[in-house]
Amino acid sequence: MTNHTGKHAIVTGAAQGIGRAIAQRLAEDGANVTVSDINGDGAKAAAEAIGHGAVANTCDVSDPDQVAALIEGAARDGAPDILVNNAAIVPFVAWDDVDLDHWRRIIDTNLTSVFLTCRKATDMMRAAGRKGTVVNIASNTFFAGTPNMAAYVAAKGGVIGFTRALATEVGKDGINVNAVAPGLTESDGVKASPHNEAFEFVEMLQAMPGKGQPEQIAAVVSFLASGDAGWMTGQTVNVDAGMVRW
Ligand code: NAD
Ligand code: 4PL
Repeated sequence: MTNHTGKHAIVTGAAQGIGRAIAQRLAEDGANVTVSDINGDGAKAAAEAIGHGAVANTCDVSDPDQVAALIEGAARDGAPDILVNNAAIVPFVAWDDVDLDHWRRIIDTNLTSVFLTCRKATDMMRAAGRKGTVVNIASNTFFAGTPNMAAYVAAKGGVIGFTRALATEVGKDGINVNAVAPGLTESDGVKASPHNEAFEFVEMLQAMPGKGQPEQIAAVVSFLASGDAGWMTGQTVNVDAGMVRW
């Protein structure tokens, strides 16, 4: 068990799927969690189900004003301690259908959003003298070049690059910045999409059998957000049953 007692945590995209499991795990580990999502009703339902004092928030992470309001509102005593950038669109789009509108939508929601939340949160952490932690949710598609997700793969590569750069920029302030790269995981979004048909193929590539579960991702996020990972920064940890080994 990892102890986050007294810490203020923000999880974006936490109404369902991996984000919801991360919010649940951080709350069980003692954090005061803000369960944020563009789907405000879903965030409310998730926060109520999670309990442990979790509160709901409505925020589109691609909107700078909404992001500023999220981070300021959740920083109940000056700055958040833990920021988990999980919100993303997980598309399944054939390469021939990847146009500029799709590309911009995915880069805005999956990459620029991470800049926006980190800009605001690390500014507030530094102003408050807080040694916070940031965990970005990337994807092992960056390593595999997974089909039908070209813009998504590019955005996740950007998240991994930004994780390295931001770790350098704020390391002197005692702020850790790391990323988790899940493999195919049985989230609500995946279950309702064509990705659900890929489990058999992905299992053949994994070192260990089984379908990845949101709780298995959440456990590693909670570790990276804790003091036990205090000597790690700028890293990306694959959580994918060994599908990708590097
Ligand atoms: P999901 O679709 O089940 O949930 C995503 C959540 O993000 C939803 O609640 C949605 O409303 C929210 N969201 C979407 N756009 C938003 C926006 N603009 N602002 C705020 N919230 C927004 O997805 P998931 O499978 O749980 O994925 C969660 C994270 O894990 C994503 O970063 C995804 O890229 C990553 N990931 C997922 C898998 C997988 O196989 N499920 C694998 C690797 C990485
Ligand atoms: C291996 O991040 O990592 C499908 C869909 N397959 O979103 C992902 C794999 C998907 C993945 C992902």
